[in-house]
Amino acid sequence: MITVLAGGTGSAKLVRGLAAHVSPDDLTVIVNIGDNILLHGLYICPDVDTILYALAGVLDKPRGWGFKDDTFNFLEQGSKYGLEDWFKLGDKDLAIHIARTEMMKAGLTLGEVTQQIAKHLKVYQKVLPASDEHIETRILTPEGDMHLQEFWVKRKGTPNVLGVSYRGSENPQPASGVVKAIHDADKVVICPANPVTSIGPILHIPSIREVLTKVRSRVVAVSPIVNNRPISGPAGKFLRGIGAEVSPVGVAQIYSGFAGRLLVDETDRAAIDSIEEIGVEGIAANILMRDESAERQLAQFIISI
Ligand code: FO1
Repeated sequence: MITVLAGGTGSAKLVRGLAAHVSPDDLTVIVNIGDNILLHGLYICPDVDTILYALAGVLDKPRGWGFKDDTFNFLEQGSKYGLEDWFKLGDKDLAIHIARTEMMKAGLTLGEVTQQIAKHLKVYQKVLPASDEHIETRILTPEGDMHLQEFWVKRKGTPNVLGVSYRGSENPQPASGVVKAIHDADKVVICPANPVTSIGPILHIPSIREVLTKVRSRVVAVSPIVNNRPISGPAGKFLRGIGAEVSPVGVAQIYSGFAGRLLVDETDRAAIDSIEEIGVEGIAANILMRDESAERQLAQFIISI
């Protein structure tokens, strides 16, 4: 039984790799919800959708988000009426946002809605949002604080990052099944995702932190930083913004209470001694997933640990 903590694009690769080796009944994916956003009256869950699309085989792989072979007629037409068009919602993608919003309006929780959508997409692995609550990742910049999507997509990640916060209730609760999935797993895998904005909102939930601490020896994290640079995306800026080191050692420091092991890239083998000084076992492997065969190889290696 494997439980995965996932963000979006980079995580989707490892989740796809794991799904190639593990029976759907034995794979649970707990997904970040900090990047969820309400746009055009629709509740959009980018990371949840990225994982669902990846498992369903319909993800636009070159982009790493959205539905493959999508069109953007709605957005093009909508912009003529003054609708904001900076967040590229494709026409096929739009259907999932409308369906989700309708189900939520009818009273279903985000977890229940995700289960329904997974069923329609013929995704048989368990995909759980980390929480049914809205926990919003806010980026503090010299211009004020803004939603993660506003920072990353609308402003193209250009403002300086002074800090990151998670806006929501004081004591956010995990979605149904999340704590049990972590507790009962033979192995918990933290994907090579942004520790601040992809895994951070999941770790922000107190009972998730608590159960991870308990099962720490079974938790393996994969570094999203190779050669002191993020594999992709703005992780470097966010790590610096919260005062962390942009290196596998910095990642080990963030995860040390939750993960017993950290996989680093072969090129970062020299960092292992410093990682182990923090009390985390460092393991070197080829962690860059350049194609599907590399995704499966890394997944197989993680399973074999
Ligand atoms: N990322 C972009 O860089 N530009 C976009 O216009 C964009 C649209 C989008 C629509 C649906 C979706 O599920 C994801 C989308 N993403 C887009 C990805 C997303 O902004 C982030 O990469 C994740 O939220 C962070 O994991």
